[in-house]
Amino acid sequence: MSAGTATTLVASVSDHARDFPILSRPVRGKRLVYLDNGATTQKPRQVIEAESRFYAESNANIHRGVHWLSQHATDLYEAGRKSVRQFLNASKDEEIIFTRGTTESINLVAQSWGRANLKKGDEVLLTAMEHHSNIVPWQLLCNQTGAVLKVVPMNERGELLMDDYQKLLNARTRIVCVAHVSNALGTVNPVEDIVRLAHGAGALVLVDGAQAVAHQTVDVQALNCDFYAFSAHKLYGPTGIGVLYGRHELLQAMPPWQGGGDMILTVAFNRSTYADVPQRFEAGTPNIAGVVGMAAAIDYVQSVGLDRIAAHEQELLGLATDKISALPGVRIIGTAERKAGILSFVIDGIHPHDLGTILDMEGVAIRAGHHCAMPIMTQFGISGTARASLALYNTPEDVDALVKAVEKAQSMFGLTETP
Ligand code: 7TS
Repeated sequence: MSAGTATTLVASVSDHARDFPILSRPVRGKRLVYLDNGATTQKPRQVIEAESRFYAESNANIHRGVHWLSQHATDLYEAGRKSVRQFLNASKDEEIIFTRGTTESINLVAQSWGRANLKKGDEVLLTAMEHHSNIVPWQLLCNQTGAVLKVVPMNERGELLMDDYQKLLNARTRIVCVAHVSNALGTVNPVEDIVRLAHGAGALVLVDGAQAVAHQTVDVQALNCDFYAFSAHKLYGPTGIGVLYGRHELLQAMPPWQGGGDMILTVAFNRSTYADVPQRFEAGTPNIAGVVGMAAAIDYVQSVGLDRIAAHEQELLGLATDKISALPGVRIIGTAERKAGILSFVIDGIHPHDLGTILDMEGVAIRAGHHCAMPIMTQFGISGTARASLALYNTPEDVDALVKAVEKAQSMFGLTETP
């Protein structure tokens, strides 16, 4: 891409910033520079209005009312399922289960599929760069079943060691659990290869897509994964709603996890029978407005275009990486060949939390700490990083504001000459 085309792309994608009301509120008297999108993205007016319109015009409980509003709310909820199916290119609506988010989706697989299928000595294979929510549910499961956790190592750039992965795969490996994109390093993992090799060894694959869906097109059939989890709130959608995609035949064979209303066929005190998927896994009144908001978020990113968003974020990542690495005493954590818009770094002489606090005084919101990925920090021998994570509304001016604020912090700490 030529420099001219790139500039036009950055401008045209970040023009959508005007859709996000919160971006025009000042913070600490400064223009808000929001670079904490890995934690959660801001919401466009289209999503806020869809959720508010649902409560104003369509609110009722679903799947249980004979009245018009209940049927209308059910239609909206099920339309949301269709829109997620299209978004992920799943082959059936029944493969889409609504959950509270990535964390709940992974716990569902661990507790339903895992408890029904794992026995003592079986192996669960994770990677060294997983978020705690793709570690702890598997540890709980291993404690319950006697299965064993194994970990695929990574190199100093934050790339998985594929040879070690192949060696770790064996007849006892039952499931491989991998982040599509690492939240702390930005690494984009070679999921297609991981799936092919796992299937060759007879293991399933769960992909944690929390940091992927807002930044690239995801096609679960092309990936050929067995489960895919994500949260709407990192995709410009509401909090408290997310998705588990699962291959239909796997879901059909899985026992319920949570019991309650809406997941049964019949209930008697001696025995209950369960609904078919997806209802079997959606006990209780779900987050109906959340589904409506998530569908609006999907429409939104599709209208901007995920390919354009990805190219825009790559452009800004390149800019931010160049400018931050040019500062004295900076070490970038996560330098993989394939990266998404996440820039983690540490600075000699400044604790990441202090850096985060000084940046905040300048209106620059980043995240500082271990990013719920403590094993990564242990491998790199650090307690945490400062992390700037990008979204479609970020601009080169945001990158400049980040760099200026870091320079200010360095000068406050006496690490450079005062500009
Ligand atoms: N997996 C990954 C890769 C994540 O980045 C996160 C959240 C989760 C799972 C959990 O998602 P949840 O929506 O269920 O909470 N990551 C972050 C982060 O990087 N900063 O704050 C939350």
